Amino acid sequence: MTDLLAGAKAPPQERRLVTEIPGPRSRELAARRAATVSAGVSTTLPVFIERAGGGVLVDVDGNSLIDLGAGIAVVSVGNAAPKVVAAVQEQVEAFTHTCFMVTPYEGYVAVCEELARLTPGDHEKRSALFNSGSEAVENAVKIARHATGRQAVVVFDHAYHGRTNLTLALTAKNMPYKHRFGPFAPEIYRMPMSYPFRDARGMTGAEAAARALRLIETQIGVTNVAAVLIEPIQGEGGFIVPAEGFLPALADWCRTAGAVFIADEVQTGFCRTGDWFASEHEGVVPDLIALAKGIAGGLPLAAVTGRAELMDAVHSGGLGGTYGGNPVACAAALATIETMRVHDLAAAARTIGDTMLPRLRALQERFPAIGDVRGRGAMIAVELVHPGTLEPDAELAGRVARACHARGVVVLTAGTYGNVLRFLPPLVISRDLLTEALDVIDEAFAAPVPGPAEMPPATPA
Ligand code: PLZ
Repeated sequence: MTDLLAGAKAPPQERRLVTEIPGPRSRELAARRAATVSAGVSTTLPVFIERAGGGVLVDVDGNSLIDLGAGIAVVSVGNAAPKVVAAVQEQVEAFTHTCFMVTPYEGYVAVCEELARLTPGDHEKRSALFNSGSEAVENAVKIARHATGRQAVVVFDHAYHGRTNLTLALTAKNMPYKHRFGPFAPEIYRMPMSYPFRDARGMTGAEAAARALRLIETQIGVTNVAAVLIEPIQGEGGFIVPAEGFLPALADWCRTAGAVFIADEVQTGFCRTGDWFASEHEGVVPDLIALAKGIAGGLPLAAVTGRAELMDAVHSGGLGGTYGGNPVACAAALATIETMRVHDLAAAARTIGDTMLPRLRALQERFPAIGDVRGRGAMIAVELVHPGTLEPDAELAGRVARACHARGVVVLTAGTYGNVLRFLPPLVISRDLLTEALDVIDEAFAAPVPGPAEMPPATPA
């Protein structure tokens, strides 16, 4: 797959370490960085990248690392994907910006047409484009409130929806996201999530939904709920796949309650989970869907797509932003979507899952600290616990991640408890590279690397 998609200019698709990690040039840059970049911005692995393509990242010291992060689920089509590069080059030479709200251009419209075609449901749809996932989620909430005339927004334990003030209110985890950044926006209500690994054994999706809905009805009141907002598979929260039936039950409830069902598919969207959108897996049709990350092959673009009557309820001028739907980002999105369609990257994601899950389950047999192996498509994780318990082991997650990094495989951690190792390879990664990465993960479990106290795993988790 990669040879076809990475293009002639892509770096060799190999893991190659020529210095320690990080190498001397990365260390120099890290020192410059420390003197000028805010300490509030963290880094998972301080190797500075010079080139990237297909399934590898090449650093300034010439190390070639296997990428199992894809820039947090963004470069699904591969880094510097040839079609994306060509489309961006062509657009950037034509014009870089006009502001769609001042003088429009075709690319924006074409992206919205694609979103109407691709997103679940055959109802009449409209879209609005933004720059980041946070902005998309925030605007989805604005639209839902405006359209319903209601205020309450339901979110879930372990949710991650962004870092702006409203989306921080929607996000569950205090450290590092919310700590000392309050006060947060009101009228946000957090409900228990369906979390099969941690719920009572055998709890069904319908039961987990009933648990949440009972609380919604008693603590908020049906007629006050503007929206129920949920990630179909929770991302930063630890790749939590709700029990079957949970999402459809919430969506059904919204329909009868007159509330808007919003799917935050910022991380799960665009083929990541083996379908164009994760909602499709159980036939859920969201009223609004928030999109970003994988949509534009690495350029900043985000969208809210949804029912025309909701999207058009907002008064003219009520939605917008200087850069939303920037022409270069739109060109990248069109090329990204085309690449996904032509090369069936949803199928590629399923193949990645089919390769990873059995290997990780076999690993679980040997390492009882692996309490759970889960995920779908190319969104796969292992949750680490003290063997035989549900007690999270974040320290081990950090050690295994560090061992992977030292061996040239970029992995991320996640989870409310920081004890989840997650894998988000570019969907174009070759089978050989993926297999090699799995070998490295295996070695890392056998020889995890303790971290110096001053360098805790800094993955946003
Ligand atoms: N909704 C489901 O996963 C972004 C966060 C990285 P932005 N996830 C990566 C970090 O620590 O900041 C995300 C997401 C879901 C919304 C967002 C927010 O998207 O593009 O980062 O604003």
